Amino acid sequence: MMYLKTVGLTALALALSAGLAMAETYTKGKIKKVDAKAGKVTIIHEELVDLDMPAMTMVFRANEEMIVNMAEGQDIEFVAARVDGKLTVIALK
Ligand SMILES: [Cu+2]
Repeated sequence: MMYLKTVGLTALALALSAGLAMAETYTKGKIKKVDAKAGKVTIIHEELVDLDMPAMTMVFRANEEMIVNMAEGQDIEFVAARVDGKLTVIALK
């Protein structure tokens, strides 16, 4: 959390592109819809503490690497962050 706040978005993007795992808060969710072509996924998510967001259903961006591991109706634990100002799934387990 502190680490996330002290590094800039550029550093975060670099860490992501390097495929480094960062210590972040995983949130539970259920995948409602996957649009692989558009790189978007609709998730019914619990509260996103890091983003100060209550539980809701919403669309996130997700890269190909994430999307291939997603299926509609699947229960997931994920990490979301703002990447270029857009809410994006950056980790999945
Ligand atoms: Cu939300």
